[in-house]
Amino acid sequence: MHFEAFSSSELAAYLRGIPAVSARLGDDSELQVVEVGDGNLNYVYFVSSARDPQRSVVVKQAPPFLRLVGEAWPLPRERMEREVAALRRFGALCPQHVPSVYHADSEKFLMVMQRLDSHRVLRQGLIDGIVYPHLAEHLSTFLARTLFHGSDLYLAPDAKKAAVGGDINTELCRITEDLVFTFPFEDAPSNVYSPALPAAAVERLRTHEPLRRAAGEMKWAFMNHAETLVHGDLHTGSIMANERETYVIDPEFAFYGPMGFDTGAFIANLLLAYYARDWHDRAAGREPAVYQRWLLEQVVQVWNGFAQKFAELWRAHERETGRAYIGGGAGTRAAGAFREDFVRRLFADTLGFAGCKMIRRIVGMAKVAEITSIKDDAVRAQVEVRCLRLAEALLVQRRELDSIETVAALAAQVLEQAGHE
Ligand code: SR1
Ligand code: MG
Repeated sequence: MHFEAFSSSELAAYLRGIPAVSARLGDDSELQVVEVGDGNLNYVYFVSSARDPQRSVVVKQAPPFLRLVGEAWPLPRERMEREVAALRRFGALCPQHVPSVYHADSEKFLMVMQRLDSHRVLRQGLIDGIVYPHLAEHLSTFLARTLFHGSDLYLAPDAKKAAVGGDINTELCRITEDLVFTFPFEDAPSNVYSPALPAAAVERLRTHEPLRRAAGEMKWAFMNHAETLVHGDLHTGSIMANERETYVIDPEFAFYGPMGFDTGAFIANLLLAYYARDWHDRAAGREPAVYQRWLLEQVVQVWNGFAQKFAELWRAHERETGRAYIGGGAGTRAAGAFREDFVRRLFADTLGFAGCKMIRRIVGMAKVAEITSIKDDAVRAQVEVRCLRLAEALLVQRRELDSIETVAALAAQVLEQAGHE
């Protein structure tokens, strides 16, 4: 599996040989190449014209292993093809929120894509306390459009089945099955615990039966509910934003899975940012409450926006075709009631997946910067305990929690309780 990453001159020469890319970078200047990949899987380069740095692209290449671990964790390079296909599919459905792919090479397992040079990775923006006025609006649109149009609610049954068969992502799904749904709940060697995290909190993940059962149900749903083409890794590191625009990147984990896995991932990461906020603001001499309120508003708005847009896409489709998914004409009471039940179940799934995604970031191997950057071990452990508490409640009570407003109130309550211990 020998692999050597491109040198700058090799990559520049390669890109010069691709007319569509070369034209974009300008033919008349040297190219500057910087490797910027800080993700877990791939090599990522910014390439720009030395004369006109505005002329710039991103190159992403998949090595035959997991970059975070190295050659000891081999991974098929074909994952890049899956990512390209998902970017193209999502881009066709939602061009305003997905970067363009300019070139894909299925022998070198790389792609060249749009450089988002005035946007930042959302996770870092949230750490820095930036308010994104359109975030919930944009993400709810992306989620509604992608999740609806990949499903049987929209696709013809044969097209959907063909799509499911063509998008099996065995190895990357396996990573999620292990790291999100299995290892956090056992004494796995890859788990990483922060120094002051109470042993009782870890023990509870392994022994508290209602939590174990709920997490098991979510694992089953992840592995068996091929509802739609999901992004599969929609945390705040997979989103780039500025105050006007929002882009979703990095869908290499895309597969036909449960809709709630994407909605849950995004909400989980907002909640991790919410609990980590205390430390980041206090360390900077600011009062955390204002930004924390904004984060909870995003949780509420993204779910409510998504639910409303998803239902509207569905109603409009049934109106246009004159047929309801459940059979019969569009607009019947039964069709409406089925839709309401569907969205209610999707909400419960969202909460369950959000719980699993929060837990894996506390005890699993792949962590999140808003928590690992907390320098004080005791404060970090307190933040982590709050995350675990809310995660457990989301999992165990996912079918009883009746609205996203209730979830936001519960999140605030957990913050308060732990603060007064
Ligand atoms: C071992 S790879 C760790 C994580 O990075 C990706 O972003 C996925 O979330 C994966 O689980
Ligand atoms: Mg990624």
